[in-house]
Amino acid sequence: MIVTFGVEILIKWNKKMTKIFKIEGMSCGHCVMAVKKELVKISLEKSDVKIGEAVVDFNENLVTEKDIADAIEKAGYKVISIN
Ligand SMILES: [Cu+2]
Repeated sequence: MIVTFGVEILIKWNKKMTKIFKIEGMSCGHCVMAVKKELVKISLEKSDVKIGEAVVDFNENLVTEKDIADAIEKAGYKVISIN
């Protein structure tokens, strides 16, 4: 019973997601840097930011899609879709 419980926690803990955030308003390398600067403040596994897009690996138990969208918007850009 304790073992089953432990495995369940492990499965929950490893809820890794990869999502693509499409971003409006980015136009150059400075925009990419501005988004990266906000994304490093939240606990992500990995992020790959390009003009108009951020591909983000994260653990759903630690960070939500909204946290990520909020960080991007805090940088001054608009999230137009999450896939
Ligand atoms: Cu720019």
